[in-house]
Amino acid sequence: MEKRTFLKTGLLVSVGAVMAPFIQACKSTVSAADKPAGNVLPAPQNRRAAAFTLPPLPYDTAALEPYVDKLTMEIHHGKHHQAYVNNLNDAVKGTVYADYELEDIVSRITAADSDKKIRNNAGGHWNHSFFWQIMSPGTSAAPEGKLAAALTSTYTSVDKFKEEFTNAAKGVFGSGWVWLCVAKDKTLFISTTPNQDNPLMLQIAGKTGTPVLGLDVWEHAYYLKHQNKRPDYISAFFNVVNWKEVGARYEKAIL
Ligand code: MN3
Repeated sequence: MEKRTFLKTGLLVSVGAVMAPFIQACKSTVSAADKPAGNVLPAPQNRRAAAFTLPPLPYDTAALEPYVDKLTMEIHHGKHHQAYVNNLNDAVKGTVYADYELEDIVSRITAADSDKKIRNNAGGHWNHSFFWQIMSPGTSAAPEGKLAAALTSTYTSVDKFKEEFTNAAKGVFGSGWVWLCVAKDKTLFISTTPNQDNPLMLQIAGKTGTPVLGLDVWEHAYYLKHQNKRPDYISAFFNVVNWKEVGARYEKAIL
């Protein structure tokens, strides 16, 4: 055996010996096969007393015209989001999640079939509540401060970030969301999730992090105005992004 190969092999063997118990321990907690249905994280301290309710829109339903039309907004908020709220209240009854706060459900929900209705509707409620907040009429036209600096250093420019976000949004097959998130190491990343999943779903999302910007690319979000033209909807969205809010969420996430 060549000396270098021997050293490398020797090193790998010793690393392997040291890491084995650790790897074994990790395996025993994350193995998909024996992942329990129900919450994997410890039960939360805070308990919810009241039923989930639809949060009011922070602006009038016509406020985002012409980029988001009034009728879409009325249906999207008043019907779709309301349905997620109603179905979530119904779905958590009699389950371990019955008195969990929304964020606690989202972080603990699993991919088990028995969690599916809660997963879809808790995700739907969280995602839409977030979505209304990160849009606003007549706000700052561009990101500023720390967020602008981070977008520039990560994507070379804000325009380049928009391009990557747009491409990710176009690439979602069927219904889902595209996100700009802050990872645990405080770096920015763009990701997509199917259906009503989101990057806060620790047991489910491919990449987890704190969303600071998100776009609903379900057809119900744009079909009335843009029909099948998702790219038109995405570019209209950038006219109503509440960059102040996104920037504030970014600064909180990097603390
Ligand atoms: Mn929607």
